Amino acid sequence: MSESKEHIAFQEKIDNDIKIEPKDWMPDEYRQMLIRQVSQHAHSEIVGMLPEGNWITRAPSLRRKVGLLAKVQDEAGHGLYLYSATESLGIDRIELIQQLHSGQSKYSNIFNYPTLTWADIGAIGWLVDGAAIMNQVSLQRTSYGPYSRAMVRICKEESFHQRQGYEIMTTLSNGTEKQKAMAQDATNRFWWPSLMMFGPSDKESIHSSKSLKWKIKRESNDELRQQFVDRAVPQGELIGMTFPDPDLKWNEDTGHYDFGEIDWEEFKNVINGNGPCNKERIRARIKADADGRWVRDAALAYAKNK
Ligand code: BYC
Repeated sequence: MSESKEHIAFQEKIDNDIKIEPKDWMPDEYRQMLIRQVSQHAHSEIVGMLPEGNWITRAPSLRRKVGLLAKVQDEAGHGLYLYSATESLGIDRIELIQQLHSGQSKYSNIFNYPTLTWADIGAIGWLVDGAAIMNQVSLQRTSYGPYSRAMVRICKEESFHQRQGYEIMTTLSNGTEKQKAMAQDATNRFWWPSLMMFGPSDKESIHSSKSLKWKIKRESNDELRQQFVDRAVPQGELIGMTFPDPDLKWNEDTGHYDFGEIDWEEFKNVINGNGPCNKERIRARIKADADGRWVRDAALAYAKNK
């Protein structure tokens, strides 16, 4: 079947790096692909507030508390920009949130792990935000205008998040033996799940070929994962951290680090709702939504009276 004129003009715009804007013609599959990815991204920001929120009242100093509070607030803001970007594709936020609550829509695997110690806040900033930035810098060049513009602002804030985490890890690694061991334990637990954040390997990734053709994604899952490993390993070595991977080593020939096989069974379990904290996270979101209903009702009633 030959492609319609609209399809051809659409692909030409994409090939020439012209952004697609909300009122432009777009194939329904492109729209659906974006709704899926951008809403999952929004959910990840909102659910991502939970593991860190757990430590706000227990931060070890006022400075650390202020930093963490600001970071968690930023994540709420990122969620809001991204829900707005998704709404510009013609779907209502209430429906998106229902999809999260019912399990129909995914969110990042990483937020289904517990935050057991203060060092986890350091490891999340350093590794989880580090991985998120690697992916999001690339998404600044995504073909959909509202998503791309949201990414520009989000990346500025994420780089502060990464630095606050790395600073926590640096402090702990220069501290007592116990503090150093706590930082190492957090690194050990967050390393592999952070590598999983980039998604399945390229040969298993079901959406990549269309997504790359339409420039929704600009680099593949494996390319971004490799860039992250190459960046994170020297950072870890600088502060005396080791990584829980006996196969991790510098490869002179490729100019990259080689690393071991990811446990894809664990990844599949976690993204399909069976990770250590999935049920707890969704329960917390449903409760927050129910507790805030009266505020939304009041705001709507006020707007109607006006
Ligand atoms: N977790 O064909 P694939 C943050 C799913 S939060 C869960 O490769 P795609 C932060 C995928 O959805 C940053 N599920 O998909 C916040 C698909 O399932 P469905 C969050 C995953 O879309 C607070 C299936 O596996 N960042 O920064 O081409 C505190 C097949 O995958 C994951 C984003 O959301 C995963 N990791 O590529 C701290 C970035 N990976 O939908 C930090 C935006 C894959 O068919 N998203 N799946 O049921 C993306 O760039 C892409 O969607 C992905 C996956 C690279 C994640």
